[in-house]
Amino acid sequence: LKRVADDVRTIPEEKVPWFPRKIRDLDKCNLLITKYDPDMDQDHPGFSDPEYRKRRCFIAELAANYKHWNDSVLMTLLLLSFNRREVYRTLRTIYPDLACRQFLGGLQQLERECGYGEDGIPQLREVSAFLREKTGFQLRPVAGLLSARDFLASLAFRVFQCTQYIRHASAPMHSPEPDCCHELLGHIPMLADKEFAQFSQEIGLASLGASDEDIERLSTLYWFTVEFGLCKQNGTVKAYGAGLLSSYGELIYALSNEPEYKPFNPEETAIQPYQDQTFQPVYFVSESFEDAKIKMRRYSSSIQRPFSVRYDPFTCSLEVLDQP
Ligand code: NLE
Ligand code: FE2
Repeated sequence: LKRVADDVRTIPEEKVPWFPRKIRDLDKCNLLITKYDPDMDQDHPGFSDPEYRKRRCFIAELAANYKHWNDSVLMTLLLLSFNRREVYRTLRTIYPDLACRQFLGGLQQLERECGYGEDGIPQLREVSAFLREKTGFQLRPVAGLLSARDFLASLAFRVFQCTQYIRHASAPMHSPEPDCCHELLGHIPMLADKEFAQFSQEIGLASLGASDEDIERLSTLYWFTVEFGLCKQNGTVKAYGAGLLSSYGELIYALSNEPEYKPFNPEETAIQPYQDQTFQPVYFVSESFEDAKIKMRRYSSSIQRPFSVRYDPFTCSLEVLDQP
């Protein structure tokens, strides 16, 4: 492998899409998708609630002005009116039966160390510091739903783009868009697990400079694993996907015998159509995390790119290597 210069333009194929090289470059990974925007989508439960909309605008603006070296903005969650007790209590009672072992371990630590609980309001700065100690992941606030390319790119640096607003009080049990309940309950406990953190970063690394078609396939894989994945543990099926672990309604549904299960197999999973309005009709079950990681790695190495990347954890930057 031959080291190439720092600039992506020196890569032989001129067509490689821009991607971040240094963690600071994530300041430029901020393309938002305006689906489900409570200001624009009449079906959003907050559409006719001016107070809710005003609060979301305020929170979105803080995130939009965030810069990598400006940690102080990683803010206190402003959970004013809120049903968070209800969300926490209902989910907490079903986790022991339905959530995977890694999730339960992470959640217990967060309850001890980060104020997780019915009455607690976890602070993102503390949660970010917690994750850094566990797996080197850190949080960065994001104003809303990010484009798949920008979201996946941040995972390559072990940065998790985290929303800070909360779902509307009228719909506590399922939200089609991410919100802080989804991030804090669904994603954070899993990101505290070393093996899962590695799995997440590897999807991110595979996405850098990939074609639009490959990004679409990788984000579908992300969807059916990190968001809606199931895995076997001691002979039973458990949830590890964050979209399940933050939605009482869908978690119960996914582990009932209603939906279809398919074995996780990246080639097939990557092209499975999905929808993000309501529950998934099909879920993919991995034999174990280890198995999912190995299969995912094999898949990622089959993606064609005229270069390869290696993450340097000392400088939080990427080394881009020419193909032999
Ligand atoms: N449906 C999830 C929830 O209610 O928390 C959010 C999914 C975000 C992709
Ligand atoms: Fe998510």
